[in-house]
Amino acid sequence: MTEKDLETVILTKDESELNVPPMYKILLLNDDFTPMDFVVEVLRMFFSMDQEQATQIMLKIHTEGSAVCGVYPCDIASTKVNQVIEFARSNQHPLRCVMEEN
Ligand code: TYC
Repeated sequence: MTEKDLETVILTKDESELNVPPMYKILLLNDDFTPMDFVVEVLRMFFSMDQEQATQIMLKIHTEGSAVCGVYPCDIASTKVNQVIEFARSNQHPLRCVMEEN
């Protein structure tokens, strides 16, 4: 590889990293109190799932402890987490929602 080729490889890598924002997973966590129907409603409202998909993900959280509900750029993930937590709190449910870098 010539010095010119090496320069091209390095510049391309820098550019690709600049154009791709870091993505964050949103997870819902299981608890013993939040009703299953409420979790299904959250998954439909905030993560645009249909009834069947939302029920599957809710049952995965219930049996495995948590599940990924979606993957978003940082500001969108952060807004969604706050909206879910506030919606649960306003309905007196202890549902927990967190984000993790992908
Ligand atoms: N474990 C809850 C129950 O038995 C249901 C539940 C599912 C709660 C998912 C939280 O993120 C959750 N009522």
